[in-house]
Amino acid sequence: MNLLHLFDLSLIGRAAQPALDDLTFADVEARSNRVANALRARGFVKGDRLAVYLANRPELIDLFLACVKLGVIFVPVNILYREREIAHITSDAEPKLFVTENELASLTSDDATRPHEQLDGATPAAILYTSGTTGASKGAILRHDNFAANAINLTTCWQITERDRFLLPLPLFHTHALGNGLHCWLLSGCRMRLLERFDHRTAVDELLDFEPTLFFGVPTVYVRLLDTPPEAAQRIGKKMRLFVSGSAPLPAHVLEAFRERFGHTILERYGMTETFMNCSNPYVGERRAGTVGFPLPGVATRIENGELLVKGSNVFSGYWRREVDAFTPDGYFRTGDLASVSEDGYITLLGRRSDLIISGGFNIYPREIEELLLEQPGVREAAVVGVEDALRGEVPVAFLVGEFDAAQLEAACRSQLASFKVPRKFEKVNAIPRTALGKVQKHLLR
Ligand code: MLC
Ligand code: AMP
Repeated sequence: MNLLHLFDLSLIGRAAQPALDDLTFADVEARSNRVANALRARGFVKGDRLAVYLANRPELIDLFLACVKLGVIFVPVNILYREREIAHITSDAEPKLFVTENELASLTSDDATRPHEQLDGATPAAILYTSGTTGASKGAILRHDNFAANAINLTTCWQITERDRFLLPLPLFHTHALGNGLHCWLLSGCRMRLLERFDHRTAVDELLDFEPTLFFGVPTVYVRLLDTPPEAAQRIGKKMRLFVSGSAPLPAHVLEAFRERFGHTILERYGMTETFMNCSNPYVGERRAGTVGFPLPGVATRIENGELLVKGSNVFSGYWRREVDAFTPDGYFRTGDLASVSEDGYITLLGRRSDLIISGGFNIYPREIEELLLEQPGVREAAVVGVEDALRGEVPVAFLVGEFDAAQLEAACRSQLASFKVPRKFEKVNAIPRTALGKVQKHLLR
C-alpha cells in the first residue's frame, strides 16, 4: 500500500481540521507539497536518499511527507550524533542531500500542488540506522507496507481517533516517534502537539497546558514524571485516555507508582527498528506489569532457543547494501531478544542476546565506544558494559587496561560520540576477564 492513501484520510478527508499546533491538515498537505516540489526541482527522483539532521519541528514532518510523495527514501539522523557517527551514515546511505537547519529556507517552492508518483507498498519509505554488534551501524530499509501495517495495527488496537489530543515528546529520528507517533496522528486525524524534546523541567507544564488524551514515552520519561506534584498529576490523569511506554523495559515498580500518582495503568508494548511494533498489552483487558502483552494482529511469534522470532507485514526485508543473515529459512526475523510466554499468552522479555545497552531509550553498542577508546593514547584494552541506573535504565561504564588520563578519555568521547554514549566512569583494571577463547566476560565486569 502507498502510505499516502492512508495519510489522505486526514490530509484530504479532514483538511479543515486542526492537525499540528496552528496548522490544519490542509496546511500540512500544502507545506509538504511545496517541499516535494522544491526537492524535485533539485533533481530528486524516486529511490534517491534524503538525510535529515533536525530536532523535532514541523519542517521535519514536511520533509518526511515530501519524501513519501516522491518515493524518495527518508534517512533521519540522530541530532545527538557527532561527526564520526554521521560520517558513517552518509557514506553508507549516500544521500543526495544532507538537510540541517541551514538548508530549510532553500527547500520551499511556491508550487503547492501535489506531485504524483507511481508507488506501491514495496517502495522503501525510510532507512533507519540501528547499530550492530559488529560496531558498524546498519540501515534498516522500511517499506511503505511496513509503516502502514504498524500504523493500522496501533490505531486500531489503541483505539486512536480524531477526538484524541496527542502530545509527542520523543525524537522523530527514531521508530518510536516516527513509526508510531507520526503515523498514528496522520492516520487517525487527531490533533498533535510535537515537543522539540522531552525536558523534565517543562514537561508537566506542557501536559497541563495541552490537556492531551494520548501520550507516548520511553521508561525514562515516566520515571521523570513520577516527580509531578500529586494535584497536577491528578489533573493530567483526568484528561488522559492512554499512556503508552516502550523502547526499553518499564520496571513494574514504576508502573505501580505511576498508577498511584496519575490514576492510569501505562500500556507497555514492544518493538524494534527492524520490525516496528510486535507485541502490546491490551487496551481493554489486563495490562500486566513486566510483560509486553500479546502479539499484535498479523504478527506471528515463535520462541527458539529462548530467542523471540517474529514474522508479519510489519517486519522489514533487509538492510541497506548489507547481506545479513537475520531470517530463518521460513522467513522469521531473529529479534535477538530473549522471551518467555505465560500460559495465558502474555510475553515477557528476559534480556538480549547481545551486549546492547539501552539508556533512556537510546541504543548503545559497546563496541563502538570500545573502538574509540582503543584509539586513545595509553589504552591497551577496553570493555564497555551497561550498569543499572534508576533513571535511564542502564548507563555505559568503561573498564580499561593501560596508563591513561580519564579526563582526556571523557573529552575524546564527548567530542566524537553522542552524549548518551559517553561512559559515566572510566575504571582502571589490571586485566579484562576473558574466557579461554579470549572472549570478554562482560557479566563479570558488571
Ligand atoms: C536527550 N538529550 C537530548 C535529547 N534527548 N538532547 C537533544 N535532543 C534530545 N531529544 C541529551 C541531553 O542534552 C543530555 O545530554 C542527555 O541527553 C540527558 O538529558 P536529560 O535532560 O537529563 O534527559 P532525561 O530526563 O535523561 O531524558 C532523556 C530522554 C531521552 C528520555 C528525554 O533519552 C529521549 O528522548 N529518549 C528517547 C529515545 C527514543 O525515542 N528511543 C526510541 C528508539 S526506537 P548531556 O550532554 O547533558 O548528557 C525503539 C523501538 C521501539 O527502540 O520499540 O520503540
Ligand atoms: P531499536 O534497535 O532502537 O529499535 O531497539 C529495539 C530494542 O529495544 C528491542 O530489540 C528490545 O531489546 C528493546 N525494547 C523495545 N521495547 C521494549 C520493551 N517494552 N521492553 C523491553 N525492551 C524493549
